[in-house]
Amino acid sequence: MSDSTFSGGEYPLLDSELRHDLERVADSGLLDYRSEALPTWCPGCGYYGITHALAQALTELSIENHDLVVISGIGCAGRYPFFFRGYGFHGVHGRALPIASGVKIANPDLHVLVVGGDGDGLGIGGGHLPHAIRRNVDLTYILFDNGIYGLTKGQSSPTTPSGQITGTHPYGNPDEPLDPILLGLSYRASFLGHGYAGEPDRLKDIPPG
Ligand SMILES: Cc1ncc(C[n+]2csc(CCOP(=O)(O)OP(=O)(O)O)c2C)c(N)n1
Ligand code: SF4
Repeated sequence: MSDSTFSGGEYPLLDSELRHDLERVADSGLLDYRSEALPTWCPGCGYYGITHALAQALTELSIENHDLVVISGIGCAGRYPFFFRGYGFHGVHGRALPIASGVKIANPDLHVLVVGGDGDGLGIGGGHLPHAIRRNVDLTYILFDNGIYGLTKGQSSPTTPSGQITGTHPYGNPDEPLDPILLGLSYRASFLGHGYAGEPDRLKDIPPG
């Protein structure tokens, strides 16, 4: 974004340090993949780190915006397509993978990125994951595993640790959590990676499948 809107008149009330930071981010190219819509996640949410890592990865890979499609289900993670500059599809709860498979089959030239929370992908949508893996559709699925149903305010999810107190388990979650990596391994996913949202630079370097 060389025609930076942050450089002066547009935001006269920004202090010079903040304006300098915004210019630096704009000059890095990272904003090329971000839309005008800003995320409304809670302060400190790990999804900001994932967003930063993904914008960096797209910048390094020089993927054209018109070749990118971001597909999601429902949840805090489900809002993702709004925040990226490319094609997007905000689907229904748990159904991002079948939608994405259809998009990829219809237009194999697109880079298809699927995102969703652990409730979306492993709870209500859990039945789709094995089939997307065994069919080996050429897409990237990023599971935002925060171990809880975030949007609906903290019910236990399939990856909630055993014993954790949640809205649905005030005396502690009695169940064993599901391990998404083991699930992917058992269906022989062509690539599996695991990263931490609090380290976006390392997250960005997880190689593509
Ligand atoms: C068919 C259907 N059932 C239930 C819901 C309510 N609902 C919305 S988001 C959500 C869970 C969100 O948790 P998760 O997928 O882990 O995403 P997060 O919000 O943590 O990113 C639920 C149960 C819904 N929208 N649609
Ligand atoms: S509820 Fe959780 S997942 Fe949703 S925006 Fe807030 S911190 Fe992030």
